[in-house]
Amino acid sequence: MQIEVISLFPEMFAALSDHGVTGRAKQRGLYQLTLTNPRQYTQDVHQSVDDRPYGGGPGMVMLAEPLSRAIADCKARLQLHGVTPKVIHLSPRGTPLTHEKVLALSALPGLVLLASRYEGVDQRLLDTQVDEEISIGDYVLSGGELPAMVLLDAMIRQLPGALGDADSAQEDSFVNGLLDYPHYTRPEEFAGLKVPEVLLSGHHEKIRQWRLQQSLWLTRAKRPDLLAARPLTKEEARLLQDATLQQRDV
Ligand code: 9D3
Repeated sequence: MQIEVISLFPEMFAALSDHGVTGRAKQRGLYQLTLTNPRQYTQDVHQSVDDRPYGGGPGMVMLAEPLSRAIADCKARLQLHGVTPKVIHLSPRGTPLTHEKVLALSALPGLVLLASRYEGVDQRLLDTQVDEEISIGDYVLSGGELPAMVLLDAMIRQLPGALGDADSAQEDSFVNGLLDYPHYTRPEEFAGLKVPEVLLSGHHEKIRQWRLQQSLWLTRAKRPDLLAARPLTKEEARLLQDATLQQRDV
């Protein structure tokens, strides 16, 4: 997958490309990341990328022209590989990001992401050059770089070969629509708390059922919206009923 990112702060993306799962995936050639600074596409002596808003008001607006030239170059590079990419703007006005959206985007051969700064981007650039806007949630950040990295991190871990089979993307929370169960490692007692007996039993079927029951219980307590969005299997309904009768704490 060929990823083109447009940002005034390209250095921020080292956090993604140089560390952990996303760093290894890049080394393995699972994706290529090209960063473009719109400042390189300015034509005035001050290398301006923003200006005051028509109509007045606070803050600055990103100029359409440098962004338009940056997008054109990103698209041209992808076209060389036979890819006609979507252009996605990370924006507080965008559609909230979901796991389904992450899966769909991770299956594409290429993508152009626009991370913006200031109060916004000239609307004519958005109207003519941007295909889609995505938000990562209802809170205000300082720019689109972290949202772009959140989106890319979520996408890259879905690329075949990005994860060891130990923590396959299939095992992840949200894939089965439930929250993750609790995890324990050594020592067997910490802060006066013991590891649940069943996990020491070696009884794989009982362990599977206990974990599923914990997932169901936690999901109902913390994210009842997730449970409502999905029918329970007979086994799940029984495990949740049993937990309720036992009034298990979480
Ligand atoms: C006063 C109006 N503000 C909109 C809520 C202006 C504004 C604030 C912050 C415009 C852009 C930004 C920077 N944020 C992003 O670029 C951004 C973002 C976010 O702030 N929250 C969640 N998802 C995203 S995606 C891009």
